[in-house]
Amino acid sequence: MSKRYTITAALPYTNGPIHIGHLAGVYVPADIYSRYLRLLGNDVAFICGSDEHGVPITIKAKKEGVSPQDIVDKYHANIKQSFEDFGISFDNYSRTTAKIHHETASEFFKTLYDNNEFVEEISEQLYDAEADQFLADRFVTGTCPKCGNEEAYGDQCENCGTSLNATDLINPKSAITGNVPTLKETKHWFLPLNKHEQFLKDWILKGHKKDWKPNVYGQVKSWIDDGLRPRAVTRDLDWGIPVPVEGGEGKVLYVWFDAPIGYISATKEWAEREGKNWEDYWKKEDTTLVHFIGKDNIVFHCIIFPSMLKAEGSYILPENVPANEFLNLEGSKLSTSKNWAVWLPDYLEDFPDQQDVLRYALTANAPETKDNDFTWKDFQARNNNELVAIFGNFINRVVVLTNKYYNGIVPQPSDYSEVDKETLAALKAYPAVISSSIERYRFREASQELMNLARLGNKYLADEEPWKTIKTDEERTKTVMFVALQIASALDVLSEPFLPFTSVKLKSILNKMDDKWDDVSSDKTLLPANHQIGKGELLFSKIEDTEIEKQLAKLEASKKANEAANKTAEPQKDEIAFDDFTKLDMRVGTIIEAEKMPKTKKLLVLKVDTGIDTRTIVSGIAESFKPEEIIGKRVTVLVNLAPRKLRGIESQGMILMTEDEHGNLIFVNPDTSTSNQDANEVINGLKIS
Ligand code: B3M
Ligand code: ZN
Repeated sequence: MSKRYTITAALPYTNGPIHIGHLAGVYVPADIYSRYLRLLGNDVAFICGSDEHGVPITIKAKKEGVSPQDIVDKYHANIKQSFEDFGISFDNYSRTTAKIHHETASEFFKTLYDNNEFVEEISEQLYDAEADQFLADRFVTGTCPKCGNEEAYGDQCENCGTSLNATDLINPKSAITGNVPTLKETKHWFLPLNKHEQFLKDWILKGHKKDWKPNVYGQVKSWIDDGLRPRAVTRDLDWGIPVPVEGGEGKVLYVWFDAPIGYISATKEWAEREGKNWEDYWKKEDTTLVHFIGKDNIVFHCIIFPSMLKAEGSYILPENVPANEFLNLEGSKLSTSKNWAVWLPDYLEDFPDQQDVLRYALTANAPETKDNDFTWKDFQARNNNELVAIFGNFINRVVVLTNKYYNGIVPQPSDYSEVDKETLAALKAYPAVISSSIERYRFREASQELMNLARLGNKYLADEEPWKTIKTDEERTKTVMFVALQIASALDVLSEPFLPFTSVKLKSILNKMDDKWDDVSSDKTLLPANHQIGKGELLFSKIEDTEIEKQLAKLEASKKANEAANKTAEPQKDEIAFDDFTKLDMRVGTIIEAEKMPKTKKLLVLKVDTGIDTRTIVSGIAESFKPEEIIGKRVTVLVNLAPRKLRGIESQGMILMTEDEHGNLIFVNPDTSTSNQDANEVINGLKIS
């Protein structure tokens, strides 16, 4: 029976492009789920949009020296396009700067205000006098009172997930100037979460929410157990939705108040376009509402937004909030600011037409129950060993053999053997198996079951060997090929939520129309005898080592750039007098011999031609240079340093060295294009030699 679903995916902040962390955490699972529900014939509104208010946008705009509107316009377009290119099947992708959203959020606030659901309070808030700015949310960082994380934000600690008021932070620091904030009085409207505690307890703890994922249920339970406090839902900022009530001048709605309402306004926008009634999707009890989010958004979707919906009174509440954990990249935390990410627009450019490979790699390794790591090697292996070697290989064999033996016409089967019957029965069991995983939000498991169906096909062909029986038993071969073709056709249906581009290609190869999910388990023959299929086409192609190395090199480059940016140079030494400098006698010399000092790690014994003589210099550079590398090298030598003995050898001067921007030891290198004489003049500049 067809049911109505409202599926939401967290609204991405428009302060940068989408990366694999967003995809694995939210958008790929939400898309699989929505596509799956549609294939079952349900009425689905899959809703998302850009989150364009809030401090992250303002900070980004400040950094780039442009207006917040410029930032959101740029990234909204970028994000929308890349979702589309990647095949995320939103029914609507809206934005929170849209008029319909401003109206919807204002109205929502007004309703709660009129119903006395807010507490209005003048209180002391953190203030940065230099920036003339109240410090809330990401404008302030400090130590989390709960877990001790020193980089907690004014509204939330991303380490332990706790939702905070800015004044809770220990040792708060302005993110704008670095100053220690002062306190200043200001009026705000608070949502008294404490008032909704009983409702939340009944709904989540006593209700049927035990089937929520343990990470979600556990976090929510511990917050409720700790006791809830009022939360300010307005801010002293100038970017956002103006507070629509008296006394609200110069203030805006807190971004986490307006953003979830964005799901509602995006649904309205869609319904208007499609001639539907948006209220069916938000107010009818028989609608199932599911929020796909990352784990840092749990408190907002499980406590704050439901309290808002409850306070408003006419809305349904989410049936489930399947939050994922985080995805790391090559062992390190993904980071937009450190450019430690695989950006979706870059991926689409580097791997054109290979959306499904990334979808599959992210699903097969999804951070569902714990944080997980994306590695390019794993990505390559998922493609080469599974998509190419199992799925692609099976389809290719079936299509090539059908074309070769029967000119692409599905043969008529005769009697089924036991193996055939078992195989067809196993095939018909797959929709239920995969459904069960998807409906429990276990997308990794589901993707592996899909691959198992392709494995079943491969094994069947390998065991029945139609390429051998074709010479001895034509009837048997027809039956085997018929069965194999049914598996191929089941794959085109069941792969659709996971590999939508592949599914379309496969349907075109098999020259068939869309089947529904349940057709696979029904008595319907998916590919009847005499049906004409098309020519083969490779579904996947091998990803070579060089492509992976290229991606790893990109990451290595961002790592290097970060190290360079973070490297704090040693402070300059004390000032010296000009006379002190003129005492140094520096010459350009050439290393003519070099060998390691026996029994030491660091020392090299060098013979250096200084132009005035040849002398022995002991230099502590053996860990950075091999003796044979530096023979013949022109170097700068301090020749009037008092000699001293090192391990029994007298060192008669010093080779000048410094560090480059990566911290590597390098020679202070005389310009080799000039003659010795000129070089002396350049280095000694003031003719101190
Ligand atoms: N913009 C937060 C985030 O990207 C956020 C989600 C809003 S969902 C209503 O982490
Ligand atoms: Zn914390």
